Amino acid sequence: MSRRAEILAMLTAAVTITLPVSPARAADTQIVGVGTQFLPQVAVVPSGSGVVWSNQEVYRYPVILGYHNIVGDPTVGNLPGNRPFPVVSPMMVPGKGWACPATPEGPKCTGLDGPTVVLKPGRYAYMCGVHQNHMHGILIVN
Ligand SMILES: [Cu+2]
Repeated sequence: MSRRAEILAMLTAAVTITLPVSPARAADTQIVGVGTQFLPQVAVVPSGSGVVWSNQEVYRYPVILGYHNIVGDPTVGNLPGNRPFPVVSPMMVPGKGWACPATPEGPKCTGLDGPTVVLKPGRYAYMCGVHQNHMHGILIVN
């Protein structure tokens, strides 16, 4: 094998190793509840991926004060261009979370009382049902 052929073979091998076999979908969007806030407050879910909320309050945060859930925000949700988040999540105690897994049609959210809703593209306003005065977020599903 000529030196040129050896170099080509090495380059081909390197390319074969580094290229993904198929396009990976975007990672699920992560939102944390910490310090009695949702962070980020505005989160974007890329097309074809899911969303995960996790309660990262310290374990000994006062009971109830450290509990969070996701409910629709009827005030911001009814402003033009928005809609209220359509599902009520289970209560998340510190260290726990709630996910709307990816489906080809959008994130699939199963609510506390059973209904399953697939989030179509749009802007969803939500809040914590325990901390409605100050714990709000926007989820943009692309
Ligand atoms: Cu809360």
